[in-house]
Amino acid sequence: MNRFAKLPEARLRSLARQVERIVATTPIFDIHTHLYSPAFRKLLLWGIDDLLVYHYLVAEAFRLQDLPCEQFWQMPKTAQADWIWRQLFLEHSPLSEACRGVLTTLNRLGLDVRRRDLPALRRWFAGQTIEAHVDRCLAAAGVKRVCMTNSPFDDLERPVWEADGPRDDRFEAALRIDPLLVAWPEAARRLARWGYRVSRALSARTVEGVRRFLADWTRRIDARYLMVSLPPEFAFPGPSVCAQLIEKAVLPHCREQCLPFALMLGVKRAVNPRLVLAGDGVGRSDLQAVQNLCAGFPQNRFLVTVLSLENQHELCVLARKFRNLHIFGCWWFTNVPYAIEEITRLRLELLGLSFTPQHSDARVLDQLVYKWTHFRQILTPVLVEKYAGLAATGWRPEAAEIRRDVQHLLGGAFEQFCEKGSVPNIDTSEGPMAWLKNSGGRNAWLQRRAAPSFHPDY
Ligand code: FIX
Ligand code: ZN
Repeated sequence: MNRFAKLPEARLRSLARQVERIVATTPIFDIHTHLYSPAFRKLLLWGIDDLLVYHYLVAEAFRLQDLPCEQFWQMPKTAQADWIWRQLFLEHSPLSEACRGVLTTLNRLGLDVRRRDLPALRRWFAGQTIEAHVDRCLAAAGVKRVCMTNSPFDDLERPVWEADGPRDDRFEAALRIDPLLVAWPEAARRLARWGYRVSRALSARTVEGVRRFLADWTRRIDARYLMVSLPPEFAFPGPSVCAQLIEKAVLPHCREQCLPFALMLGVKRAVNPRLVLAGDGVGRSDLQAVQNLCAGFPQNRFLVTVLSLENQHELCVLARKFRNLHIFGCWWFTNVPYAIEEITRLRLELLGLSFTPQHSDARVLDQLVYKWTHFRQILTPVLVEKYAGLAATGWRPEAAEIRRDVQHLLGGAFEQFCEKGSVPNIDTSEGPMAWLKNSGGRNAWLQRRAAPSFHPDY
């Protein structure tokens, strides 16, 4: 375990116990999920069938059988779950991370997985109320609060916000704006229908309309941050509608409201559309875009995660350069023990504690249990090794210091980063884009890349 430090065995064992206890008992703020509070009713997924039809498992099950995709999607949810259970749990051992996750969850909820009895599992879930189950899952996962993913463009979700029902403090809001940035013509039509003065061309009036839309929804849902997921080709600055809207509407809005903007980079949507939600893929992003955002907009704060393993090191190095960049999570295809351990080590070794190592991305309430149980199992030995390395130098890590550090990693660093005014302006005399404008000589890329329609003076 202790690869770099030679500590007496007994000392190492006691340090390991201490770290394990602290990691196991520190409450987590899960900064990105797809969960909802019970007030959103059917939007909050939970229970054994939703666990089994999780799109991670759908993708794995389709590899094993030649059932036509279309036929699968026409089946009712229980039949889909039956089929996946048979393919992935009965006819093969459930070794993948997502399969093991179902079993960890059931086990931690006190259910017997040895019997492989799906009807019995269903009966147990049918006997639970959603309110009690939220309490149970949060407690079993050691999670105190989660961020939801909230889209005004979702026809099921929007009316719930418009009805302005009671809020559950354990579920914070994050304003998701993918349709605005990646499907502008359709988004423009919808904004216009909702009464915002926008048209397809990005005129000053349209930008103003988009900003009003962002302001209204930020206020309505009390958003903690704005967020988008973008494909590997995302470039900034640039002539694309996406880059233009980010520059002219999203970033000014975030500055005005003192909110971070979260970018999730590297997703290739619908690589295989027949798999629906399970059909998305990954590509390596050009992180020059992140550098340009962080350098060009020192008064904005950016939360960034990248889907490609190949981007992780470069992102860490960027975070060393820009304090308005907070990196987070082992997202989706990197949320497997092999990658989490490597990425977490890399981040700790390059950044110390100033990052958020994980978010769950849970889509089903019960998944909180396995995603965080598994993550804690990885974080513990990594931290033990790091503290053992300190102890070997004669530095004695105190329990209170370890607790402070773990709290920081499990949500505290994110909260600090989000605090208004937490990122001092690099130079307040320079407005947004000043760096980009002034660096033309040294940064020939700007001339090379920016299309003629790019107006840094906007
Ligand atoms: O874009 C996202 O927020 C992704 O996390 C999801 O779209 C994805 O489907 C997912 O569930 C990954 O874990
Ligand atoms: Zn997500």
